Amino acid sequence: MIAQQEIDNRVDTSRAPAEMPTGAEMLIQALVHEGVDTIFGYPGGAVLHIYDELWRARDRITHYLVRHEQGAVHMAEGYARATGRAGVVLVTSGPGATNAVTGIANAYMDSTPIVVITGQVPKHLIGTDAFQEVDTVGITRPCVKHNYLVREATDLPAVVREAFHLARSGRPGPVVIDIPKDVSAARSNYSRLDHVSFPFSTQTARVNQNSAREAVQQILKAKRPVLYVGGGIVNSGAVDSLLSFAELLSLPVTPTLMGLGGFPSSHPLCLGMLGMHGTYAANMAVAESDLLVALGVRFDDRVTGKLATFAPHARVIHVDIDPANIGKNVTPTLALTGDVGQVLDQFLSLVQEQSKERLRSWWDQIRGWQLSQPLRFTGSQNQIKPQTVIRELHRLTNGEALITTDVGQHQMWVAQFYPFTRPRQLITSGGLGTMGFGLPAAMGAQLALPDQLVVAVVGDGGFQMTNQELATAVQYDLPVKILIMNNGYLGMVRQWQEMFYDRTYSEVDISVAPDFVKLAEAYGAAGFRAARPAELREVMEAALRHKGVAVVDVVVEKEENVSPMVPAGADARQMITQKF
Ligand SMILES: Cc1ncc(C[n+]2csc(CCOP(=O)(O)OP(=O)(O)O)c2C)c(N)n1
Repeated sequence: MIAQQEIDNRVDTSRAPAEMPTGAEMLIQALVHEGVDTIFGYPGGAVLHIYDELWRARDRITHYLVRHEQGAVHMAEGYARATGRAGVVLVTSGPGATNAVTGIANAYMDSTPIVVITGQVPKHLIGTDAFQEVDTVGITRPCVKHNYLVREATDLPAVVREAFHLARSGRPGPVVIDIPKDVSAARSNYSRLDHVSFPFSTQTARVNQNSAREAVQQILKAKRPVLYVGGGIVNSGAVDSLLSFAELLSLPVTPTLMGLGGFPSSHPLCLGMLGMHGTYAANMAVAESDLLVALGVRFDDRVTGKLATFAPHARVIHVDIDPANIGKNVTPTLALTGDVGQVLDQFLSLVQEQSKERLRSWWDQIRGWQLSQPLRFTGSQNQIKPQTVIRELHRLTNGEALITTDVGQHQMWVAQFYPFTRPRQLITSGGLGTMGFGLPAAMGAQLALPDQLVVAVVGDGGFQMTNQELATAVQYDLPVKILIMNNGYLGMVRQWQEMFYDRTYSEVDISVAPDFVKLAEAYGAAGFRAARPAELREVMEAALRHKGVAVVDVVVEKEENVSPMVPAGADARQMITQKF
């Protein structure tokens, strides 16, 4: 934090006490200073001073009134992930803050830069179980990069400055600023925002050139190398460097769910996603590799399965900006802590183009795996297959839509059957796996990119967790398209029960549901339904053409499974593939 002496130096003594700004005013000024023009939020007693000030600043900051605080955070995440800018949330104390926690944890797991401002009860009531008091700093501590309980209004400008820096820098993530009501009300003679100095370095240190050289030598020596690439590629803007590096050395690339779009899915070097529902070729290539180059990843258990048998023959080079990620799950042979884009550029400066022949036998093996077990599914005349829906979506949108998802089977079908070609094109809840993420995330993305076609692909279960945000979408004219993959089940849980619990379908039947077409209409959106294969294309076309918010209820085959699948905690070679 900024030293007290420095703060004192910036005190503006020229004003009479009644003209001095309140904490709320200073907060808003500080946000404007950070370039904030969009806030997602929900008011309440503890943030009334802030809302009052926000009203006066409405020509500079637009506030989007959500219907549930979780929605506000997911919208801010969608906004942040679509653009790379920090999303901003404002909620009240107590239940406002606790409702926001799921979103905060989601942003933490998926390294998304957001700043969440929470109201708090007045300082003298803290610790008394006052009305709407919760220990927000305590509750959010494990799932934020940093949090603050602001005690003096004069601290606000510096806190805001630091919070945005922390949210955006290094491995991005959520930062919470908890502001007691008396702090936002307090007048103070400190407002010299332009004088808040910035003691933090915005530079990331380059990795040691010898380590970079050593990494490149290992990559050139390897007979069966694989690039395993994650969300860090997207966050660091390393897409072009990755493409150049992979092409220069003809290296196979497998992205994680969070890395999809970080390398073009249709590129011949791309093996498709790895992990539990990844492609056979990607998982086999990792299992047989002699060198795994892990770029901006965290060796999530949904990727590794059984750690002891994950890439058992491989040396591992791990590049990540977050030192806490390195060695957490897999001990690398060589660790490079740094921005993955910068590191790839260092690598590029150290290598010449290599002949493709060098890896000929490795590529022959990979092509064999691709041919023997491509992603596929059985078609149907009578029922809509969920995979067909995603293929159709890809066709109708020329592969250019920005897609958000909830969590479950539909999420995996999107990952498998919509080939993403650019970064930030898929916004999904990867780490926390939060049902209900898709719709609000789509709205945040739509707001950030008004000309972009944004489609939320959601499950009938997940949609019902945040569907009240349809009201927000209609209110602010955010013309997102919502594609409900309606199988009448909590599909992914049903699949596990079918495969691993003798088909005991315990509490997964959600066929008692609202009529989604009527629900859409009740909110003032357009509702569409496709229940038979013959009507799918036309209905989807009409919905995608619709100018406003559109909900499409696609009634899909109820008991379709996501395939292939590596059972949780298993060796990738125990992958269950469908027989055709
Ligand atoms: C908030 C939350 N609760 C529970 C789960 C556990 N869970 C994971 S997938 C899933 C089923 C999702 O069903 P649905 O939204 O209909 O999507 P589908 O799998 O059918 O595509 C559940 C309950 C979760 N991920 N998030």
